[in-house]
Amino acid sequence: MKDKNKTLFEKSKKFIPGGVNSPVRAFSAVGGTPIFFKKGLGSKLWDENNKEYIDYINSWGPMILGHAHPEILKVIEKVSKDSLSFGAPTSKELEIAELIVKLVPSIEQVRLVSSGTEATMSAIRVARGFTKKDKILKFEGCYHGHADSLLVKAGSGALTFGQPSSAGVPKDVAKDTSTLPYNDSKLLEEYFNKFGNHLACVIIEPIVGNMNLIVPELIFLETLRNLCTKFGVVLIFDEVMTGFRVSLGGAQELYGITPDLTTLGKIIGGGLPVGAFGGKKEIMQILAPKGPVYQAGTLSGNPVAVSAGLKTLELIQAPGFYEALNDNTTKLMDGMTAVAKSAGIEFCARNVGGMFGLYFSKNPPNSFEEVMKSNGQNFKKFFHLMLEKGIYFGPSAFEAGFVSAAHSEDDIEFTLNAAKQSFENL
Ligand code: KE4
Repeated sequence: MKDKNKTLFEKSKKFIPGGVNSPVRAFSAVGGTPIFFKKGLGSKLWDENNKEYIDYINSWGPMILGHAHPEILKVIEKVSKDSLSFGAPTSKELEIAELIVKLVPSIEQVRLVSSGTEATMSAIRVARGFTKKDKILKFEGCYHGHADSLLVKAGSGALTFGQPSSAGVPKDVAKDTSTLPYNDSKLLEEYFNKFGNHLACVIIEPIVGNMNLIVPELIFLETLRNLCTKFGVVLIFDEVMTGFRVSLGGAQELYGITPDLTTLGKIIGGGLPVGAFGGKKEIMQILAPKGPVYQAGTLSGNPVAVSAGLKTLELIQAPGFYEALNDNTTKLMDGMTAVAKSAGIEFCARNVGGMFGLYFSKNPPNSFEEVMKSNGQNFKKFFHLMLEKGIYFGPSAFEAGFVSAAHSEDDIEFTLNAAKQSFENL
């Protein structure tokens, strides 16, 4: 029977650059044909050939409750009946702003946008306007969306394509963005002593999901926080991926570090386009229409998307939600490590809540440099062996994976059996 994925991909390449609307989806990093999905329900996905998969991408984070959650579909249907968009304020935007402020104590005021990229791009403009400085600092392997000033050694798609910075970014823009290695406190201190006075902000993934999963050393985040305070530099935690994923209060809650601004996305839209940036009122006040920093968006705070986000944020506050998600994900990690060991494959795995990293290396990496040393060939083979068995991991060794609240014990068992066979076939 004809593989519909192949047919669709060939045709898509005629009308869409690379056949996809986001690079990582094209399977360039793992080879083969991308899977075109037509249906998701709970932890499962079905492709155009009606093949079933267990989904460990969760749309790169948003689907923390699983696909087609009945309560979310119900609220979308209800709200849509009153039109989809007004381009004017609605009470739902007030409701989600109040809820985000309540759930993330470092956020005193918040503005909604329609993607994580818009959130980080706007947060940087606010920081530059507030400090009247131009330089920004980010870290190797971290990805913050595709705004020009952030495609300098980006982590996600760009790293996967082995082009650590993007064509089309003017060198005059890139020159204001410095990049340091993640988890290197010594270099950080040196950098600040040299350039701290020219720095508008630092943007960091407080737990990295874009060079695979990398966790910070506490001393690194503490050093960063102290240096930003000392030099009057705005510290931006990019929690687009970790926000409401690793815990209800995000990575900043887990590590007890308070940023000046936080960017959010993914989960706060429940699968529909919502991003947000917020933080200290003193800083956020600089935004138009109140202040001189301009930022805007036709569909910012869209009532349907916000309603899906509100319902998602309501459901993830259920008692024990994060404990159960963390336990299930930890079980998967421990199981994968065990079956790899019994098959004699160099492999390790780790998770923070429902976000995980799989590594074909002896020890979990702590930096971009260490990630690059992992065995990419084994990852590719493993990815396809598992895909054949109906397990859908991210098509790149530089992406984190995700478990949803809909993943059952059977799903984990099924995955571990498939992993056992796949490791043995390696
Ligand atoms: P979006 O513009 O894609 O909504 O968000 C950009 C972004 C910002 N910050 C962090 C920490 C992110 O992880 C992202 C987007 N993540 C990628 C996954 N690695 C989205 C998937 C894709 O690019 O197709």
